Amino acid sequence: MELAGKKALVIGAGRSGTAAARFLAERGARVALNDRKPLEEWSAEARALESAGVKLFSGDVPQWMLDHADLLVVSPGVPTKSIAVRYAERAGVEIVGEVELAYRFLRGRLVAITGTNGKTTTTALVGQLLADAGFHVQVGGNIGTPLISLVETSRDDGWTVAEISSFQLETTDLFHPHVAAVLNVTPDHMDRYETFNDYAAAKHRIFRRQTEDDWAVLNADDETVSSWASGLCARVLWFSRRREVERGIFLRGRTLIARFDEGERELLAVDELSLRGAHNVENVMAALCMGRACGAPFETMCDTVRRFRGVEHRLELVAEIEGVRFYNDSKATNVDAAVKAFEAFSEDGGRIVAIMGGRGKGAPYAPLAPLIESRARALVLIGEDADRIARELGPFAPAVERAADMCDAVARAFRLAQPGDIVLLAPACASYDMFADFEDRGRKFKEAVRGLIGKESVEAR
Ligand code: UMA
Repeated sequence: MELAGKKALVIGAGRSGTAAARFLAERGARVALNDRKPLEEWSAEARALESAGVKLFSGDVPQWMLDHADLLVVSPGVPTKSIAVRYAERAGVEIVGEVELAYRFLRGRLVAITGTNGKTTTTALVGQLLADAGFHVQVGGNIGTPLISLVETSRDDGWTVAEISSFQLETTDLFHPHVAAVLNVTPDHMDRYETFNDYAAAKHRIFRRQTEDDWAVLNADDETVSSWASGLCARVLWFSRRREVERGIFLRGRTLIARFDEGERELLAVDELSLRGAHNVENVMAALCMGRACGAPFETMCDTVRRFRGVEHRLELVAEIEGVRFYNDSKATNVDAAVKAFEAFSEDGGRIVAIMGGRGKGAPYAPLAPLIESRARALVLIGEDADRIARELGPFAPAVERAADMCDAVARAFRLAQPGDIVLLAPACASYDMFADFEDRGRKFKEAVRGLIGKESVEAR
């Protein structure tokens, strides 16, 4: 793809748009970067691009600009149905996402991981499995580091392990991972997609350029994902907690078993994993399938899996204060992820004080009701969707309180908890109504928890 002299317009001056604009400018394109937010709210990094010759502007994109553009780069948070993108489409402008742009320049081979939940943990684990097996590996994508910023350091003999969201997949075309995994698909982002099928179809795009030389890693326990197998060109590896698969990794009792062409072998016991929860058993099995597809040996992979302690903001143990354990699962940004967070404590004696709420995504909270009824000591609600959660889940909880901010929520949760209980931040919502993003929300939770240590509130309980 030739970029020199091309007129490129990048929409969204967040992490991926800023990185894409920098990349394009460095390769000689004439770049304009747009964001709906006023310039003074842009990051210092985005504003600094002006000195690299990038034209910065905020607000609506004028049509004349789209008429004259050769290339439109769309950030994942910008819906492809937005007026500017639709107009550009009609005007015949080439439209790519930052991930597609990165793909066209990345050297080496690519592992791509999508799914509604578990993507980040699995991506980080696959990166670690390959690194420990001696591969040259870089990790990026939706996990936080824009893929485009990995182009420079990519190597022909190396691997890029990428977490890819449905938003990012919408704007892919030539994107072709050698190993692609879909971990699960349950309703999410229903504020962006009209139907569940639209959302699932975006995820399915991860396979569209694969050939019989590639690998597709599929969850045999997920109805939607498993139904895709027969239509794929790539060789399929399965993972399952519920049944013994023909080729892949499954659970027999509490032992992970690998079954490949060379036969069957026991890998390790679930109890040897540092990660909590049944969903993490699935993530580990998926990661091992991918590691195997890349050629990593099971010996080193099993060691890595035993040591791997997970990723920040995903069921992260923050502290134990007076017998109350505080877990940060800020990444539980949808109902299904919150269900999984609750389920991760199913074998735990204590009850759960859950901090929930934020910007809802339109899906019903009902799947949480049985877990709240059987496990919750109380709900502490924050954010825009607090009323709706109180209506849908309140009747199932022994106590419901509203909190003004994260500090207040943590203090209330701690007061409600008893020794042996768990205070769990599992919002089931996006964070943007009160926080910069889920990471900011998770950090504020951790700060508030650490603030409890040695405070009067601890003594006063
Ligand atoms: N914006 C516009 N017009 C719009 C919409 C947004 O100008 O119509 C602007 C916003 O004002 C903002 C910027 O676009 O300034 C934000 O862009 P973005 O939402 O695409 O976010 P980035 O900062 O570029 O981060 C993106 C991913 N964000 C989203 O998909 C929403 C990050 O995933 C990812 O880590 C990063 O690229 C690097 O690849 C975050 C995420 O929440 C973690 N992902 C969703 C999820 O996991 O559920 C999909």
